[in-house]
Amino acid sequence: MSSTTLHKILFIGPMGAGKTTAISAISDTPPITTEAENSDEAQSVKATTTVALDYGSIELANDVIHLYGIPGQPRFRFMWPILARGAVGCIVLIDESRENPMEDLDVYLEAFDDLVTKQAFVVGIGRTDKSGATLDKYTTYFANKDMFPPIFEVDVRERNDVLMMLEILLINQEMQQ
Ligand SMILES: Nc1nc2c(ncn2[C@@H]2O[C@H](COP(=O)(O)OP(=O)(O)O)[C@@H](O)[C@H]2O)c(=O)[nH]1
Ligand SMILES: [Mg+2]
Repeated sequence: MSSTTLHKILFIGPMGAGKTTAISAISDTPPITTEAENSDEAQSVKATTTVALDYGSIELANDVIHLYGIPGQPRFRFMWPILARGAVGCIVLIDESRENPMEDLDVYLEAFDDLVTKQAFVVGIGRTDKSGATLDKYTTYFANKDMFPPIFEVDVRERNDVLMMLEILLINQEMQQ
């Protein structure tokens, strides 16, 4: 099988939002993860956390899509620009049950501003009741920044939810070229 195009997509967002889970949910190959014991329970009660990166890949329509996940904790910020290099788009994952998901968005949009302003991105809001009710405040948040990304309520454990975000991202990204 021939693969003509290479795409690198970055999963960004705070610790516990589901970057590692999302990549595992769709990767064709067993994902490479760098989980270590969580020493930062102030951020999340998870047992383990990504300390370097996640990597997986998926073939869609003869393109190999490379999936990278960042370590979400701000103390790993030095890794973020390294991982962003060469990315053509990103999936921003937010955990609606965290204390201040809008502040989380502020942090990651600012840190990845090159990616989110110049390239396509989509937003996945997790841990909602999927009633659609929570989306309005995010739509308003982005509209106030003059940004109009696709925003979805997702469960990162569901392969179809993650695939949908990726497919929409790739369609939008191709339309920009
Ligand atoms: N109960 C529940 N768990 C969820 C939901 N969404 C994500 N998770 C869990 O939240 C955790 C996210 O962890 P992880 O993928 O390591 O997050 P990362 O820090 O962004 O890489 C995983 O254990 C998921 O199974 C949800 O809607 N409900
Ligand atoms: Mg992780």
